[in-house]
Amino acid sequence: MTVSEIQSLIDDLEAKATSDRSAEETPDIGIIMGSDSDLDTMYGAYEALTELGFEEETGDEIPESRFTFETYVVSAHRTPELMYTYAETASDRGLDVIIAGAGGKSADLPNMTASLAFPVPVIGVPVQEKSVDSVIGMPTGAPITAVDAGKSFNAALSAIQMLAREHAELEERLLRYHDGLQADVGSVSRDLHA
Ligand code: RP5
Repeated sequence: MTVSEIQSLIDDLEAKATSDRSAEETPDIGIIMGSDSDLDTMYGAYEALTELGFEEETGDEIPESRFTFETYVVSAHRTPELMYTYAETASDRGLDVIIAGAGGKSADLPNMTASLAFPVPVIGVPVQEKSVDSVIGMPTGAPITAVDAGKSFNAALSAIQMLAREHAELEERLLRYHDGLQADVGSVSRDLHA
């Protein structure tokens, strides 16, 4: 990304923070990751959200779904100003929860975002095993929620669980998803014992 492209993203985030869009018009969940190279791992979050009826807001057209998410590549080390603005404006932009993935031994994006976006909850996804300590190692009073290395699908389900406390429709979708899992396990058991 060029400096002017980064500045334009920052300007856009700041404009969204002061716009008067209603809660129905703003993304509910933000997915961020430290690098393009995290995309494969973070794709699980995209899969879970779309499976549960969420639509990605890309800015190209108005989403049909009431529940939406946004995706950004934001690096704590390469684009710190963008990370700062993304996290600082999260609440004003209507985000209810952020899923943040980063890899390497200095996986600082999730924990820095958790501090800057507080009290918007952040679910950290360590992209590799070696990133776990960096993601979860927060001091007392500066919370982060996290999943195991690579488990971005579960991070998205947890994010939906948080939203479901306020939206009965999402609770029903989660229960249907859970029933589907039980049916799958049940059919494997039947095959094994047939
Ligand atoms: C982290 O560094 C990113 O989250 C990524 O997992 C890792 C390596 O980044 P690249 O060098 O592949 O861009 O900040």
